[in-house]
Amino acid sequence: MTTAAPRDRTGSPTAPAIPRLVAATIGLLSVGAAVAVGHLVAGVVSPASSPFVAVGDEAIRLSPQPLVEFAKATFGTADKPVLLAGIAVVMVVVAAVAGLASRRSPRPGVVTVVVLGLLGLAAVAVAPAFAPLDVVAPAASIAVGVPVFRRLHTLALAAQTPVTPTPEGGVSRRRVLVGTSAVVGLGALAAGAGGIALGGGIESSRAQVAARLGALDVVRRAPAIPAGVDWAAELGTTPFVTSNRDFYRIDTALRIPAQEAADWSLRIHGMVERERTVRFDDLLARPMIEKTITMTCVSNEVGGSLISTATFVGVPLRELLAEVGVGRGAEQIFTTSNDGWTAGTPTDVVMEPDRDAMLAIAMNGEPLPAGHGFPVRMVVPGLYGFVSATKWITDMELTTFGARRSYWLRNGWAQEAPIKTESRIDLPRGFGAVAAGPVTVAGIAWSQPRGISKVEVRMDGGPWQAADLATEVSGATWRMWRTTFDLRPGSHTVQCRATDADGETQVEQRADPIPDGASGWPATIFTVS
Ligand SMILES: Nc1nc2c(c(=O)[nH]1)N[C@H]1C(S)=C(S)[C@@H](COP(=O)(O)O)O[C@H]1N2
Ligand SMILES: [Mo]
Repeated sequence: MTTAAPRDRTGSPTAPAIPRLVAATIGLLSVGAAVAVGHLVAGVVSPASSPFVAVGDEAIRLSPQPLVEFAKATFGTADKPVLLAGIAVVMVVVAAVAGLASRRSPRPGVVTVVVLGLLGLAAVAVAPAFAPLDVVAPAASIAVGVPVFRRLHTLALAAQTPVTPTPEGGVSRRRVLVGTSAVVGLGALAAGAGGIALGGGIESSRAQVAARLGALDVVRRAPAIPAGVDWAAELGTTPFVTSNRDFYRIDTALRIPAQEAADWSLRIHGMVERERTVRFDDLLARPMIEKTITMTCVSNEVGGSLISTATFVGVPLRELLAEVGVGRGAEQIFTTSNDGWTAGTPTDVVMEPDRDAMLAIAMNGEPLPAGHGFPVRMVVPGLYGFVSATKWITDMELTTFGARRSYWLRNGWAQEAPIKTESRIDLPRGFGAVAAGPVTVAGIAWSQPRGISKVEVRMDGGPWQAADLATEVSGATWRMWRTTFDLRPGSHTVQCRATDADGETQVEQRADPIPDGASGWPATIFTVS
């Protein structure tokens, strides 16, 4: 590089300034390169971690509902491309303005690139399918955008101040600037195209599966959710069905497996009479069942949020295994995911006629979301996820408990884990304040697959009083409850305990989640004023 070009980083008015058009262009090129590289890296690491796409998804989530409805009505299925185009226009304006603001000092442009990158990082981090490696793509955006802008800025300034007054000096520097800009522009286009090609796979695979959901042979539909199953609209408490976005997520995946349906297969082997490999199309051709299931995690603390409900559609596992022929002594179904996680499920539970254990392909009317196991996961009502709910499932071995030890078993958790009878207080909020007079206490209770027969509530250690139970859907789902207390100002503590359909009451004894689930009566402290 040529030396001695006078540069003034303080941006004093006497310093040379980059012409407006050039300044805007280098802003655009740098932001474009940052976005494109982020998209490319996301295509390799995990498509949902593209900062551009994540910002789009977050914008949809934060949009007021009427705007979302308007976009759907106006643009139909093109609403998302239209939104992304809108975001692109905003970014073009921001990038050009940042360039124009950097005609002397590069600082405004550098700050803009970093701020946009951090926005992308934030959008990626709050996305439902976030996995730790997802930070790589937005980090790559910043790591490329900043030096590209600095470099172009230096060249553009230099082009204004030829060392010698001869026109050739200026022209040749201008050539370097134009050449470098062209390389950046073409590189950005190539990176963006590469990112689209790599990252489109899983979303287009989900779209293809979505288009086929209507044609499934669902031989048993889940009963319609009756009225009166929750008080979400009235009290703002937990809705009976959890949206896919809000469904709790637990896994060890550093990177969400990008498994496309067309490439998916499941090998069923071990202690079976006829080993078999099923592909996604084989599953779709089979009779399916639909069931509303409350899933919960063994790691859920008393009062915790690792519990959610969705309506799943899938292939009954019992029938598939009956065809394969389960050998005598095959105590566990040892399943492995695409990313090497394993679970061991008791075979006799899966083979119970009314258990409805399934290989699920749809959740709340959509193909499984990437973070919840697309294209196929296992779901067994009444068992904690760690012993049954393998996402991105690819292998199923019928074996003994002695022969194979699953992921969490090796880490000190229990071999068999039926779900404990538990409850949670959602209202009043912990440490919240409510007005004196009648105070509503409400929450959820669960004991899949048995069902809840009673919830009792007591205030400040007083007598237990029976709560009203919402309409029951099935033993495989949670049940909402509510009751009222007349309260005077001051600090209060409310407790609850559930009783299941077998008459067993939730255990008072406090226990940590490890090894087989937390226990204890939940308590909420709040103030009445
Ligand atoms: N592949 C894979 N499947 C998995 C896990 C995992 O870490 N990897 N975690 C399990 C646990 S502990 C639970 S509670 C459920 C959670 O499912 P969700 O994330 O869809 O709510 O998935 C189960 N399936
Ligand atoms: Mo879990």
